[in-house]
Amino acid sequence: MVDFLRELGIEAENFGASAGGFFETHGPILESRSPTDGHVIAKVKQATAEDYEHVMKVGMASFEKWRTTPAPRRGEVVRQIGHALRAKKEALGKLVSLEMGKIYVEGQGEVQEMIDMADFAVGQSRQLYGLIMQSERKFHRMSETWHPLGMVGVISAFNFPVAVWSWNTFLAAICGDPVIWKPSSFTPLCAVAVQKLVDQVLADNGFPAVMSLVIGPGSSVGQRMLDDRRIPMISATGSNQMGERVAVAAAKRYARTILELGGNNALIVMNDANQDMALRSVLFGAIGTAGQRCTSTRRLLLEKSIEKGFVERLVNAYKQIKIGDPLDPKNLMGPLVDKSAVSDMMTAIKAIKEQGGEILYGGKELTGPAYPGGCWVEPTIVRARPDMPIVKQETFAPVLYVIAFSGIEEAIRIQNDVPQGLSSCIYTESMSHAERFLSMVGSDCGIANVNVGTSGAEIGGAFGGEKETGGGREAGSDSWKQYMRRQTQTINWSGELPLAQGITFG
Ligand code: UN1
Repeated sequence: MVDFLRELGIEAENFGASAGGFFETHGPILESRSPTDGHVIAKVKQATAEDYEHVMKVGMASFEKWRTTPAPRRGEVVRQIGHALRAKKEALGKLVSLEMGKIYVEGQGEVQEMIDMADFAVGQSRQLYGLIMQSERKFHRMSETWHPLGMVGVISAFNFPVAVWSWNTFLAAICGDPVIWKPSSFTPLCAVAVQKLVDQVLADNGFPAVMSLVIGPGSSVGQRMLDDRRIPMISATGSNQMGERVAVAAAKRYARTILELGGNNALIVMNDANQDMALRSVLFGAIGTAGQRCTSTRRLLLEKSIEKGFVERLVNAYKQIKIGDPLDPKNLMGPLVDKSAVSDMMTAIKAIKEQGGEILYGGKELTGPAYPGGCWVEPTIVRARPDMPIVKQETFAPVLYVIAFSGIEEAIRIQNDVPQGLSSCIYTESMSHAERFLSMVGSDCGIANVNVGTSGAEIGGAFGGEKETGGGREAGSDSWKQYMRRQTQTINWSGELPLAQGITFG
């Protein structure tokens, strides 16, 4: 076992659930394999239905004390979790790289994102502000107060195995809610490592089980969570197929959801753009995390007059990209998460060719002794038409569609003409192009940037998107409100009983 795993308390075999500490689980063994070469990093004994029930019972019990704890004190606990993460940033970031394949700097960045989120939540814990309204009745006071909501279920995806958990969990925690976390089955060890740090801080502060963990298959443990009436809110990140399941199950029992699903993000380059900057953004957006971010740049829209030159430079830049072990600092791209991600990409490549797309670079699986384990692909550039059906789908892989346009209006029309609505950006030096892009007739996405790429959002803004992306918002701005219940309160100190709308009754 490598040093950083030992430092994080990962054992050869780990239990897959914690509620106030890890306990013996009874489900099937899950092997966590590194996509780098397919070796088993460690095993996790998953949770059964009974184990899930135990986590929920202990977690629900923690709600009583947690919700009456002053919010700034709850923030103090999150502050300490932030410190625990700082102390283990290096090791935890390496585990992220090892278990899901993103390169070293991105693994470190992911842990930094958690630390930033902890800091944000600490400040927010003193700012759960309500409102005072003007009552139409004399000597009445109306106000709006925010109360803890209850148990929050967090279902996280493999591509951000820890950061997205923190977006939800740190806000839910300062809002007074306990959290139950079901991580992706691709990244159970990241979850075990984070949960161990969290358990220690919670125990030190006398709040065990405010944040708990349950690792198990979506079909059993996950479905239980979705159907569980004790969970008034589910925040889920992943595919549209998964999102639909969450939405339907939650709607049946009137639970809230935050859905962060597929993206199909475009980067527009106008002919007046700073092309050097645009090029660097395309590279990070399309190749970062091997194209497995929901914010990955999937479509590159180029103004016709600059298309040829820009594509040439892009292909040259792709040729320089070193692919290999994500923990080796010379590499800029690691493997895909597993073999099925590779076959999904190859299916997409086939469809691209059938639909008339032209492969400008890449398009193949990488095999041979330098690429063990079966999870390696070439980053790919495709000349495409915007109406090709495959272009409207999210392929979770480093496939970039280059599409030419003439004029800002056509660019915006193409950008919006997909079912997804997460992230978008424009590279331009023209104020009116930028303003149009950001206006009500501009991008229809949850995130719209000018001279900033589609991926790599800061935590301070609300993160999420429209249309099939699911409409959820997480992390910054006023996302915290979703983890609380709003109560409108009216107090009458007039000694009389006037009715609203001027009604006299009886
Ligand atoms: C995701 O891919 O699910 O904006 C989240 C970004 C990251 C988060 C991505 N901060 O690319």
